[in-house]
Formats: sequence, C-alpha cells, structure tokens
Amino acid sequence: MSVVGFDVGFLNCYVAVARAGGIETVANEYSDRCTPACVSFGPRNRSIGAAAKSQVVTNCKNTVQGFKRFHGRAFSDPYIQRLKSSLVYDLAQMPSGTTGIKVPCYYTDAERRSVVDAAQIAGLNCLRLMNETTAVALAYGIYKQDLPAPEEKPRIVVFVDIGHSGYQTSVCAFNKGKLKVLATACDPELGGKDFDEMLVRHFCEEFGKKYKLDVKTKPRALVRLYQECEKLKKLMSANSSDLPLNIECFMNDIDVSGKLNRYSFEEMCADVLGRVEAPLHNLMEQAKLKKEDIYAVEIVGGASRIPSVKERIGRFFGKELSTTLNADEAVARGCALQCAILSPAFKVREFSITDAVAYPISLKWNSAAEEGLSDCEVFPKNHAAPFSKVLTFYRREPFSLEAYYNTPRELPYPDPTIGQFVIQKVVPQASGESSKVKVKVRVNIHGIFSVSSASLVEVQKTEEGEEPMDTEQQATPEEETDQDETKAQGDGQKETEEEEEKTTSPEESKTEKKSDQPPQVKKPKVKTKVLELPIENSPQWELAIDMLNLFVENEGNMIMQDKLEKERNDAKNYVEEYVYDMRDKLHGRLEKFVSEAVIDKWLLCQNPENWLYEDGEDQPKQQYIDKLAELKKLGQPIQERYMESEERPRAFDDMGKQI
Ligand code: ATP
Ligand code: MG
Ligand code: K
Repeated sequence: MSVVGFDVGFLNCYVAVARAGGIETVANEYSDRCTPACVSFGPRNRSIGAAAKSQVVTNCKNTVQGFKRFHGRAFSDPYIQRLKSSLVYDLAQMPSGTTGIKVPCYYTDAERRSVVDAAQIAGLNCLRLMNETTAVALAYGIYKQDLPAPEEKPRIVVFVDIGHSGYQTSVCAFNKGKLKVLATACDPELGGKDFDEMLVRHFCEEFGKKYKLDVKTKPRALVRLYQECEKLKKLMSANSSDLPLNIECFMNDIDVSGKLNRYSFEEMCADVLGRVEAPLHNLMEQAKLKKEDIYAVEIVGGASRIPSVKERIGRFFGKELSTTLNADEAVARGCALQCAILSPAFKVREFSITDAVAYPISLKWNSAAEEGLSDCEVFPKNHAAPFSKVLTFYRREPFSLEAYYNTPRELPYPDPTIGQFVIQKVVPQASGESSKVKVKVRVNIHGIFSVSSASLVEVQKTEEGEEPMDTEQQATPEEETDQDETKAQGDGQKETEEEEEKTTSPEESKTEKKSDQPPQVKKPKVKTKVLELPIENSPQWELAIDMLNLFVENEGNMIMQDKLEKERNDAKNYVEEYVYDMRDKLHGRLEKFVSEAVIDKWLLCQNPENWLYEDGEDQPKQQYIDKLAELKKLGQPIQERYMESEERPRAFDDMGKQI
C-alpha cells in the first residue's frame, strides 16, 4: 500500500509519495517531476501530461488545460461564461493505494465535492482534501526541531502561494507537534496567468501595428503567443536587460519578433502588481496580528519568483522573505506527509493540524414560533476544522435545514447555497409534546459541510426506583466520535475533531420546555431512548450516484481504450523495427545467405516498408501481429542459415579436437 500526495495545479501537477525514508517527489515517464495539468483527446485515445501539452497547438480544440477551476461549477456560472470566451477548447453543459488531494483554500463546498468525486472516478481513495497553504505549513512545521513548547507563545508564520491561477495566503501558529491555521485570505484570480495576459495583450497590439496581424482571430497563433510570453516572463525574472521574443511562421507565414525588458514589463503589469497587498492586509486584520508578531514569511508557487511580486510582499511585512521550502513541490510533499500521518501503515512524528473554515456557514429553517425563517451561524470564519457540533431542536414533524455561506459577497462562487437537509421521521412524544431532536453538523476533513446525523430523544418517565420497561440504552452522551473519521485515523494522529453542544432554541421549543417541567412531587426518574433519524441529503450540485457510476464506467472505458491504443501502437512499432532491422541486414551480413529471389520477394512482393506507409498506416492491432508473423516466416530461415554458418566452423574445430 502506498500513500501519495497530489498537488493538482492550474498549470502543473506534482506527486509526492511517502516512503520509509521520507517524502519523495516522483518523476513522470519523462523523468520530470513536474507534469502539466493537461489532457489531450485524440480520435482514439487520450494523452496526458507532457504528451498532451505538446498537442496544445496542433490539437488545440481538444486539449484541455486549467480544468482545476471548473470543479463544482454550473455551466451558467458567470465565471465559466467569462472563461469560455478566452478558451480555445469548447465547454459543454452536462445533463445533470490511498490518496490525498489538495485544493485551494478558497474552494467552496460544491468545488470540494467535485474534486472528491473526481478522485473516486480516477480510482483513488481520497484521505484528505487539503488546503494548499495548510499542506505547505505541514511541510514546513513537521521537520522543525526548535518549535516553542505547547505552553509557550506559538511561532507565527505566514505562507504565501502564488501559482498560475490563484494567490493564497495563510497565517499559522506553530508549537511543538502542532499547527493551527489562524486565518486565510486569497485572491483566487491573481497568478502567473495575469502576467502572461498582459504580455500577450502587449504583443498582440505590437504585432497588430507592426505586421498588420489580428492575432486574436487565430486560436493556434494565440496559443503559441501565450507559450512564448510565459517563457519570456520567466526569463525576465532572472534577467533585467532587453530580451527577445521571436516566433517563426506565426500567422499567414509571417515571422514575428519583439523585445521587452523587466522595467517595461513591471510598468505594464502595475495593476496586477497592485493587487498583491490586499489579501495580506485582509489576513493580518483577521488574525489581529501586528507585523512584529510574524516570525517568518514563507513563499511558494511558480509566480512567487517574479521579482516585483517578491518585493511587494517583502515590503508589506518589512522583512526578508524565506524560501526554505521547495517552491514547486511543497504542496505535494505536505499532502503526502498528511497521508502518511493518516495512514496506519506509516509511523510518523506526531503532528496535529487544525485547519480553519474559510467562509462562515449558517443554517436556516422554518420556525412556527417566529413565523418565518430562523437562522444561526454554525461555523464562523476561521473556526477550527474538521469539527462537529450538535444542535437541538424541538419538533413534532420532519423539518428541513438549509445550509449556506452567509457572506455571499466574499465568496468566489456565485451561489451561497450549500445544500438542503431534511430530517425525516420526526414524530411527537407519546404525550403529544414536541420531541427533542439532536442534529449533528460538521465540516469534515475535506472541508465539506454536512448534516451528518440526527436523532430523536424519546423521554420515558418511570417512577423512582422502578426499573424501566425495557433495557434501552441511555441517551448517548455528546462526546460520541465520528465513525467515518476514525477509519482513516492513524497511530500518530489525534482526532482533532471535537464536539460542542449548541442549543438553538426557537421560541416554540422554549414554550414546550416550560410545559415539560416535571411535577416536583414524585421525582420521576427520566429514562431516554435514542432513535437515529434518516436524513435526506441534497447538497448543491452533488453528483448523483448513478452519474458517478457512469463516470467511473466511462473512465474505465477510456483507460481501456488508451491501453488498447498503446498496444496497437506497440504492435505497429514491432513491425517497423523488424522491417528496418531486416532491411539493413539483408544488405549486410545476411546478403550471402539469401537468394535474389527471396530478396525480391521481401522487397517487392511483400513490400513491407511501403505497406507501413500505405495500407499498414492505420490497422487494428491483430493486422500488425499477423504482418510480423508473416515477415518472420520469410526472415527466420535466412537468419537460421546465417546462424548455422556461424556455428559450423566451430563445430568442425570441436570435432578436430575430439579426433
Ligand atoms: P495554481 O496553484 O494557481 O493552481 P499551479 O500550481 O499550476 O497553479 P505553479 O506551478 O505554482 O502553478 O506556478 C506556475 C506559474 O508560475 C506559471 O504562471 C509560470 O509561468 C510561473 N513561473 C514559474 N517559474 C517562473 C519564473 N522563474 N518567473 C516567473 N514566473 C514563473
Ligand atoms: Mg499551485
Ligand atoms: K500514521
């Protein structure tokens, strides 16, 4: 069994694996640790990663990149509609070993659920969907030997991750063996891509004037320009002099060229750079910290290499920035560490992680007493997560709860709804009074909200000293633990989830309570019985189980198709290899063992080389296998005669010795 951490970036993916010796970032089939987040759909099969990226220009319509931001989004989502116009590929409306995966901390519920579904479709068991900056914080903290003792003042560290699409920051408190996320802030739309965008805009204008080209009309040219601008941007990070940008046969057979230096680049990106500070202000304000409280500012992510970005962050904190972590791999490594902690197969130094709720979550429900909707904030912003709370309601019949984010303007997502949860089978007490219903709500280890269980507390009054009629269990105490959380619990990890009793008392329940007061004379002993209640769960945009199964099946089919296509290509390659190998040999060392007639037969009758480029160009796998067998039938006897002649003199030698 292995545990793996994935950093699925907008542009790049990294995979780290936990081994006995520590965490290792693994390389792909090209010996590269960085794999482009790219899938190219060919007529028969898919290419993934670097192979797909090489088709961005040639197969631009069917090569998908940047899918990270599509998770859990409706087709009608304004963000998607905005993106759609700038994408080369098309978007369509849909009918509606163990692993950890990271997501941006700005992901909302629907986005998170979509990633967990995607992991399942890919056949991965997602142990924890981890916020990127939290993964980075873990990668930072777990190896530090000099963290303050638990009772001492914690060490406060700020983490900044600027990738291709998004910018995230968090501030964490570290003590020996633990980290707590105090606050997070982000600009989910600021990243390396915005700098590319400015460069592309600049060169489109320049080439428009200089060569009279309308680049935006040709998707292929535009894709190439993006690629070249990204390269130029990276060069400018290391070099402040004038740098060239040349593209041959760019459009209409015209070669284009331009140049730029860092100073002009920074000037044209002034607006983008101006957005770097806002999330930092926001972060410090939330955490109520002063700049002097910050021990270090650790930066990661590809775009953190842009000098003017670094300079702005450094200036904000009045501090030299730390780059002690691997800027590209820290997220994947942190995820792999988390998985190792969660997996019982690994023994890892004890380290507890308390994450923070990114957006405040409220519940609302119908209340007869208040004649309308009542609501209650169950998880305020930056509340510790994962976490469960128990709420108590007094009801006579089934009721529904709606969960939503209560700060829609702060949300990088158009719909604040999290989901509807109907508590079913609620009935009044035998006496006709309302029943006490305990509802457990939680933000789980993936940062996903749910109403995880509900129970009805049936009160059974008996006379003092008298045994209850049946031996039903007592009311479950509040510190019950979460079943599905403990499954993934490893030996090093303390369950961070706690429970808190929180009683929401709608008016109606208060009145019920009054009438519930038992008469003091008889001092009846109250026994209770707890009934689990079914919950009808309908989170927003949840993938229905039949759709999920269909996707799992589709993925299986595509994997099979990719495999068959690979086998078909391999079979063709074997024919090709054999044909060229034999051609060389027939003109070389095999020449004197073969008659003109056979050579003729090989070259003319079978004509294998031509066959490969004509009829044989595109055949099913079996055709190649048959072809190879046919060619070997011709080639084998020649090879054998050659071998025999090689063996013969030696055989004679041996015989001579014997005589
Ligand atoms: P995200 O985290 O937003 O999902 P990602 O994880 O794929 O995206 P990274 O791999 O962290 O992103 O960073 C990629 C970005 O960093 C790209 O925009 C890339 O051009 C930029 N980048 C990488 N190296 C440099 C450099 N030396 N100078 C400037 N930009 C760079
Ligand atoms: Mg990233
Ligand atoms: K473990």
